[in-house]
Parts: sequence; structure tokens; C-alpha cells
Amino acid sequence: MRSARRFGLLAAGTLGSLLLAAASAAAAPNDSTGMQEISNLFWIVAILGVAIGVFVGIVMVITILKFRIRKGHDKPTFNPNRSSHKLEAAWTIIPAIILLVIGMLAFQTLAFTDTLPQHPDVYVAAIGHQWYWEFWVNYTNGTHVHSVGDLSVPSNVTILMNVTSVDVDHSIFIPALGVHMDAIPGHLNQVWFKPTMPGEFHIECTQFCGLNHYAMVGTLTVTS
Ligand SMILES: [Cu+2]
Repeated sequence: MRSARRFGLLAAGTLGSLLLAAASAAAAPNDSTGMQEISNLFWIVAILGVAIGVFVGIVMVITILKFRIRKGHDKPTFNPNRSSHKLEAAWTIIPAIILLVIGMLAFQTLAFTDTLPQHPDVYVAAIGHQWYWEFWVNYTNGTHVHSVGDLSVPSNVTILMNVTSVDVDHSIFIPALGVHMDAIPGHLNQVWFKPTMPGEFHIECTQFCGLNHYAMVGTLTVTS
């Protein structure tokens, strides 16, 4: 009984410190509203994953120590309980509930990141070329800004990005903002984001698109 209590305390302590670490990481500012949602989901899954890993590890160590064959014996000194319907029901139902919750949260995140805004503040056309990105930033007041390689947009506005290519398949990726969309010739893909703070962020191509694919990078400048 005492070992069960000690085990419970250990599990609770581990989970508690993990929760604290994750809460502080999740509270750290993110560079876009979409990235905030994605990182919240990431931390929930990461905490659950690590907590379950730690739990299983502890149970394994306890089981190995408790049911081992001790010196001078040819059988374990404890007789393990080999069947328990209650235990089996618990280890079926609890993981099912955890998966259901993760599934619901994942769909919630997808609904946020994949629902295009009806009235974006800024439209950006991102056009893939071998081997550079071309951008048109179209403001709703009618002004256009054209750029090659680098992109500049204001913070705290909703941006709808139309993505295509003029030659081969490319894929635009702005990791810090959680923006990732394929650029396919003859096809228009759309992705949206809302930068939350000024800064400079990497733009990359993540589709191998030829010899100079590695050089297909740029900088997104988010102005205040
Ligand atoms: Cu490319």
C-alpha cells in the first residue's frame, strides 16, 4: 500500500512539473494566431505523450522489481494477478477517451487554421519561380506592392495568400507563422495568417524544385 502511495505521488509530481513547464512554454508569445493554436495543440499532445511514457516506464520498473525471481527461489515470491476485467476495461476506455479528446482538439485547430477569412485586410499573391518567390501585396485601399524574394506585411491584420507557380511545383513555408502551402502551376491554393508581432521571419521552399532549390529563401518582414 505504501509503495502504491509513493508511486501515486511520483506520478502526480512528474505530471505536475511537466504541466508547469508546458504551460510556461505555451504562454510564450507566438508570431501568428494560427501558430498559437498549433503550439497549444502541440503542448497538449506532448504533455500527454510524455506523461503516459513516464507512467508506463514507472509501472514497468515496479513490475520488474516486484515480480522478479529472487535469490534462492525458482519462482517469483509474488503471484501476479493474471486477469482483471476492471483493469482491462480501464486500459481500453481511458486511452479511447484520451484519443477522442486529442481528435476533437485537432479538428478544432484545423477548423481555425483552415477556415479562410471572408474579409481579409490584405491579399498576397505568392508566385513560385525557379528559384525565387515573387510577391504581390494588395491592400484593400487599392495599393499594390510588388517584391521578389522578400515580403513585407503589417502586423495584426488578416492576410489571405493566393499561392501558385509558373514553372514546377514549389511549396511556400514560413515556419515561425505556421504557414505552409503548395505552389502548383495552373492551380490556385489559398492559406491565411495573422501576424501578431513585428519581426523578421524565414520564407522557404519545401518542395524540391530543381538545382537551386536550396537558394529559394527569403525574409518576411512584419512591420508594426
Ligand atoms: Cu521551389
